[in-house]
Amino acid sequence: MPPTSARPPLSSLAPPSASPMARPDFTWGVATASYQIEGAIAEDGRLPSIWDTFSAVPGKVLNGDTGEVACDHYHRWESDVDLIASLGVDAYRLSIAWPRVMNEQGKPNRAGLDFYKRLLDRLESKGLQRFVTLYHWDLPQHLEDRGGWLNRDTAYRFAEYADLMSRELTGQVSAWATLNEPWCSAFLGYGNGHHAPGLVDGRYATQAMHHLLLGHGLALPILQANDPGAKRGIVANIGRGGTDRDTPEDRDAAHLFETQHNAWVLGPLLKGEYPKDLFRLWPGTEPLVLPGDMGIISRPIDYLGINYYFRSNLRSDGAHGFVDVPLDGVERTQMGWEVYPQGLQDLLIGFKAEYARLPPIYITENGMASDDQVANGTVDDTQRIAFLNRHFAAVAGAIEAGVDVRGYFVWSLMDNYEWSFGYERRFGIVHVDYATQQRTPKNSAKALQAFLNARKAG
Ligand code: IFM
Repeated sequence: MPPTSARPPLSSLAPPSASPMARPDFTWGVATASYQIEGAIAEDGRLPSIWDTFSAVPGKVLNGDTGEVACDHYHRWESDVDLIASLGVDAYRLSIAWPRVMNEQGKPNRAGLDFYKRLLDRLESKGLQRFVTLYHWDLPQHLEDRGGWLNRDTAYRFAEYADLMSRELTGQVSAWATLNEPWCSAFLGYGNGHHAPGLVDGRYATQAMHHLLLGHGLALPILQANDPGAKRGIVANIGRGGTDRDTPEDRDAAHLFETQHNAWVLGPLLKGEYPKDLFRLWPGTEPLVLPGDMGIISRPIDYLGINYYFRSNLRSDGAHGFVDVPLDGVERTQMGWEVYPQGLQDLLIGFKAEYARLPPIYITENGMASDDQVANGTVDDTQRIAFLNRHFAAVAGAIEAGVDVRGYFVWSLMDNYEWSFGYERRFGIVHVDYATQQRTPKNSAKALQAFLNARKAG
């Protein structure tokens, strides 16, 4: 943390001025994902996705919200790109909806592809780098009908999709990410059922994870061959585990939490092996791994995207696992997540020590939800400004400790569909009125814009 006197006032947003984050070569961006903003779920030949199916089931999503309209970005993309450019960011992180661009026979859907071509062209014309994620959870439903990520074949279908996209969009993408947060796809989708497709079985979760990571590894050489000028990486969500009780059992509970959240993904990617402690936590859930799989999964990547949001407080459950015991008296966001910037710094520094093959890092998501309201044309999101400033300082601290962090993306550009929480949770730095689709930059967006413009000018 910078000394108090160096801290910016509450209304302004900036990393510590001496940090590399203030330099021109550090990438600043904002992020979104297809299902969360696009809407137009049945237009121009888009096929149903698992989220269309899941969100239609009563009780799965708060208020029964679906992505049918979302932020109507599919129709408002031009003015949304202007909005992004007006913020002064260097880059925009988006995802492609697989069911929009490929039909059931694996052939391109031209109308869907053209949407992304136009979008990427416009972003480039505004001088914005394009960070494109291939899979941010909207699996085509026809693949789920054949077993989804439980079916090894889906990894090969994903590689075909990566092939199509990198041939069609070659030269238009600055950095590809194969998957966003495979932990969420595997655990929330197949382990506890909170996300689509809503299945509940620990063995499903580990097998789905294996096939997701296999798909990632299969896609890497294809992306390299088709689009050699673009970076290739993957995005992982990471969680900090702490404990308020200083016993070996409780410290082990925190370790198991981080094993399950972080090492389950980073171990296979960066060491070519699943962490043994994962199967101490979940005995009997070892996935079926074929010879050669781990070599494919651990192929080198150009960058690792890291998404960080909060810390959890763990205690031993008295058996082989952990329980989450929320701390009293800590600051929380609208999601109920603890605000704990130090966790990001500590995890990044820990990864550098743990993984000899840790590639350069981009913070591909960080941000918070708050119950923001427009009053007299403005949105006072002071808590978000403080949240972001404190996380900037954490990233700067990690860089000072030797971690190679090259960029930071705020989640999110605008309020959007927060999965099983629907539209109630607002993560945007731009407010969206869902009745009118009016976008209103919140004070955090104005503060970011002021910092980025000053950085460019200076
Ligand atoms: O909205 C999500 C995003 O889709 C993936 N990372 C976490 C965000 C906040 O929950």
